[in-house]
Amino acid sequence: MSELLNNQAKERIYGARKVAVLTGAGISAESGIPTFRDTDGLWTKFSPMELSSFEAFYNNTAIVAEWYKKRRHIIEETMPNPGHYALAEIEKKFQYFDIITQNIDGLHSKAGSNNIIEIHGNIMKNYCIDCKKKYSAKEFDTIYETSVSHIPRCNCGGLIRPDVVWFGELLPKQTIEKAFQKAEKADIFFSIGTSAMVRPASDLPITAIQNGAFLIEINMKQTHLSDYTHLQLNGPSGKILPQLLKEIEKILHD
Ligand code: BJW
Ligand code: ZN
Repeated sequence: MSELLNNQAKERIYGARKVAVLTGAGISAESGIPTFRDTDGLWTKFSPMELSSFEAFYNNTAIVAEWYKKRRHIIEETMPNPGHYALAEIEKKFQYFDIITQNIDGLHSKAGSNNIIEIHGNIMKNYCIDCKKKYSAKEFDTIYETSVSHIPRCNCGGLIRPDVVWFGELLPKQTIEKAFQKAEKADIFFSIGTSAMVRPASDLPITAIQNGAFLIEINMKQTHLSDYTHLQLNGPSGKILPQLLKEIEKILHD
């Protein structure tokens, strides 16, 4: 099997202390979770603007609530793939290693990664839009099932929504600030399985390069980011990342 890393990448990895990784739906594709914008992605069956905005939730609460309930049940049954597990191992090789994920599926945590910044929230969490009371996935399901209209409501009467970030909503301030700090300080920045189309997440790799990081992209296809990368690794992350782990181990032990 030919090597993934060229000499420049090897040198940068050898000297790196701080590594930051941005992940998107592509890293979970091999676990069986559909991506958003590929041809078999979620958005081909449902328009994102229809389902992934507060207006949609407010106007079509039962439909949006059911969509999230179904996705949550898929995610609950889903296991991390070799890509997630390899990242959890790569984390141990560097002094500082942070995963900034756009995914709401919690698979990095299931795979054993420790430093994870979930910038678009987590599908297992829910809260009341009025009194902000938190609801677990199980509590949400009970309320959803027992409501005749399938409109999940809190004791206070407010709607219960998933704790995720929809289009037009601001990302949690401290979370996104932390993500940008990691990007600014990174020696190496990986962009993995993301179309890099959704802001502000798509600004993170650019910020990293502007601050001197070596940018490595892992994707099945070309993205908006590809022209800016120092190294592009084309293929499924579930195959590339385990090989990358081996190459990193070799570089750091030689
Ligand atoms: C593989 C693979 C394998 C496949 N291995 N690779 C113009 C108009 C309207 C809005 C805007 C605009 N310009 C900017 C905006 C703002 C908007 C935005 O960026 N829109 C763009 C679409 C243009 N952003 C926002 O609204 C954000 N908030 C914000 O900006 O606040 C300020 C503001 C307020 C008011 C007005 C304007 C600004 C919030 C964004 C929230 C995004 N939320 C979602 C849903 C989360 C909850 C949920 O999951 O239900 O986040 S949308 C969706 O996209 C989800 C994802 O996290 C996100 C990114 O998608 P991702 O992960 O990149 O997936 P894909 O499918 O796009 O790509 C998969 C990739 O994997 C592909 O490249 C494949 O090739 C690859 N792949 N298999 C490796 N095995
Ligand atoms: Zn409430």
